[in-house]
Amino acid sequence: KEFGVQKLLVLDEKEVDWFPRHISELDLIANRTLDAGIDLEADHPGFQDDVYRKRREELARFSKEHSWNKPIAHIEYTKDEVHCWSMVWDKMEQLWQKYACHEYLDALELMKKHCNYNRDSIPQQADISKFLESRTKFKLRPVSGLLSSRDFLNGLAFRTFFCTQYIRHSSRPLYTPEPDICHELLGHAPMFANQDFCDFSQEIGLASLGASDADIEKLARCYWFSVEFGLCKDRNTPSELKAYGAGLLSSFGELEYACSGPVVEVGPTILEWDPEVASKQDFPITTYQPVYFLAESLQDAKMKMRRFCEDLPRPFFARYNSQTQTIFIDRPV
Ligand code: TIH
Ligand code: FE2
Repeated sequence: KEFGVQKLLVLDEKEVDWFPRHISELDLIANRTLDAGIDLEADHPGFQDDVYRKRREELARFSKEHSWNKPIAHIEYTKDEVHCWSMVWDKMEQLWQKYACHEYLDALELMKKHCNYNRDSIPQQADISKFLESRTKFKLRPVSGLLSSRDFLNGLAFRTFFCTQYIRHSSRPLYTPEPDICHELLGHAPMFANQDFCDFSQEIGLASLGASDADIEKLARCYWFSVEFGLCKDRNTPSELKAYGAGLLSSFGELEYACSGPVVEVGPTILEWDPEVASKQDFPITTYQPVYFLAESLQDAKMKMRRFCEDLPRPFFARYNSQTQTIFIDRPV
């Protein structure tokens, strides 16, 4: 039987979608990547570049060879790829001090020391994953492309972040509609050095296990407006907008746009972080966001998310045992 179609009987005769119970089962979902989709393809700057497409295929094969109990393979990036990385780094560096939340900036300093973060070489996923694991037990896992929301969010339950290994096309370094290593390593990875943020992410992941399709959609929207595009305040400068969302922290164009806030008749709408509202908010994937959500702090974001997840109607609660890397079922109702 095909995974994801198969139904699993869990407690109280409630039927729910199959979900992974042990970290090894992430192997079963890691290679179920989706086509880029018409939106993405039409918008993709590398679509007509043969060399770029060949390299993407090669890196996709590397990612597909990964499995849960193997070390993450070292990738030798080409000169052109490193050049693209340097361009992104140089631009972002001008903005992070001004617009990134302090949790991000603290982690970035540590990663310069411990994970070889710098403008002149692309850090290795293996090193970053080890570093994160030692701090927060969160880890990265290679993936060759986009996963469904359900599969992607399920990974977060295991404190695992599915992470692409290719780089954006160098003709458009300041914004890309799809995830790439600039987005994963410069946007997401530093945030996973923060305990509150990891717990926040895992909260969404646990709620996604065996959830209905409708609830997956709600959770995916919450994820989008926080982990990807979240804004927060900083105690010391409460009137300024700071970014903790990776889609902002890796995009020169959108970071400036979002953190400048609403400007007379142009610019984005900024709403107070409320998962209930975010879970109903549609969003575009190939343009800057028209709407962002602003949290008081990362802790505030986490507490509100937790409450939202607890209120979703569910036949059970899933918990994770980091030692055995196993999901267990708690409090059936
Ligand atoms: N737009 C981001 C960037 O240019 O770095 C990448 C992504 C954010 C969210 C999904 S893909
Ligand atoms: Fe992302």
